[in-house]
Amino acid sequence: FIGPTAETIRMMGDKVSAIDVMRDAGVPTVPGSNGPLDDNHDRTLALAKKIGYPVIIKAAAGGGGRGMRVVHNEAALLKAIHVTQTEAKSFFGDGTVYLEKFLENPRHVEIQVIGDGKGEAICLGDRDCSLQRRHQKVIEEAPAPGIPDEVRAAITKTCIQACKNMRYRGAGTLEFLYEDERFYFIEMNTRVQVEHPVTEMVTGIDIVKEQLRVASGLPLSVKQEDITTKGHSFECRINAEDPTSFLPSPGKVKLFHAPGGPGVRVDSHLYSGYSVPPFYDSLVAKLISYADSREQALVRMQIALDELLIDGIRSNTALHRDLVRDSGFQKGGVNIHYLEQKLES
Ligand code: MV4
Repeated sequence: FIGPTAETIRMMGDKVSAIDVMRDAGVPTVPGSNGPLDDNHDRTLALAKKIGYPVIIKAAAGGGGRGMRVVHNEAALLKAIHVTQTEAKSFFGDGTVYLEKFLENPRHVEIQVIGDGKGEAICLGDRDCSLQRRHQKVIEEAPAPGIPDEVRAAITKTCIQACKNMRYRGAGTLEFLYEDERFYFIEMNTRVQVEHPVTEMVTGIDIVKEQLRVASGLPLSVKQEDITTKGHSFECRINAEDPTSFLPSPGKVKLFHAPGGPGVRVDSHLYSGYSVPPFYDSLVAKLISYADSREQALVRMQIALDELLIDGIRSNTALHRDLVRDSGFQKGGVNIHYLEQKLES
């Protein structure tokens, strides 16, 4: 059986429980209510004052950026809580909400783990997924640029310990906000993710193979002390979408030509003559580059994007060609607002 055990599902059932588990294991979390908000308004107001505005109200059952509200001052707090609770009840059938300090300019950095369900767990390093639009990731990379060695070593150690404590089984990702050289846990994804290839490239470990091993009751094939990361990897998500409206653009692919060569990986089902059906997510190809340095991996991605041909449907290839030449992105370490700000200007 692929996926988390029943025990993990209970522990990670909603965001509040997941945060509880992580905080108890020593994983750094965002200052906040440390659990659901109750109807003691005086206590909530005092808590928000102590943390300092802005704060964010989040639905425990929320996801994909739905069920959140930023609050900038005391006058707006109680109303915002009420509205978020009501919305959460109708969207998710669960009105539980919690409060956190709102981090204004964080990066989205996540940590890949795999557990065997018996108390053994490994960490395969981090990815930066900050380049996103409306909670849809556009380019991811591994490792996350500019993280100090000692900060990375500390977060790696606590993530492994947390996964061992809960006897986590399968591939998982601990999602963090990263600001001012500090990690703040926000959510855990209990599955293999779209962006897992960049981690495979820099670790040389086949994540899906390990996932299948632990699902069959076999031990992990690698020990933590044998895991190192080498080089740098990027993933461009190629979507069948209109470049201006970002609306899905299904239809018949007249011509598809995939790039190749050293350090270029294409994960895609496309071929010339294929029809992209309108029923699914618009992701049609993952273009992955690898090289010894971040700069070289980015040059390989530039060339790969120039070689990529997709005719017949609209795609976001031109956006990617622009992004890999963007000076801010080239420098590394942009925050979660960077792409939306660039698209606005
Ligand atoms: C935050 C935050 C700032 N401060 N929490 C958005 C979706 C959900 N995964 C969590 N999200 C955020 N939580 C605190 N305390 C900013 C976001 C956020 C975000 C996070 C990751 C990637 C993209 C984002 C885009 C907008 C807001």
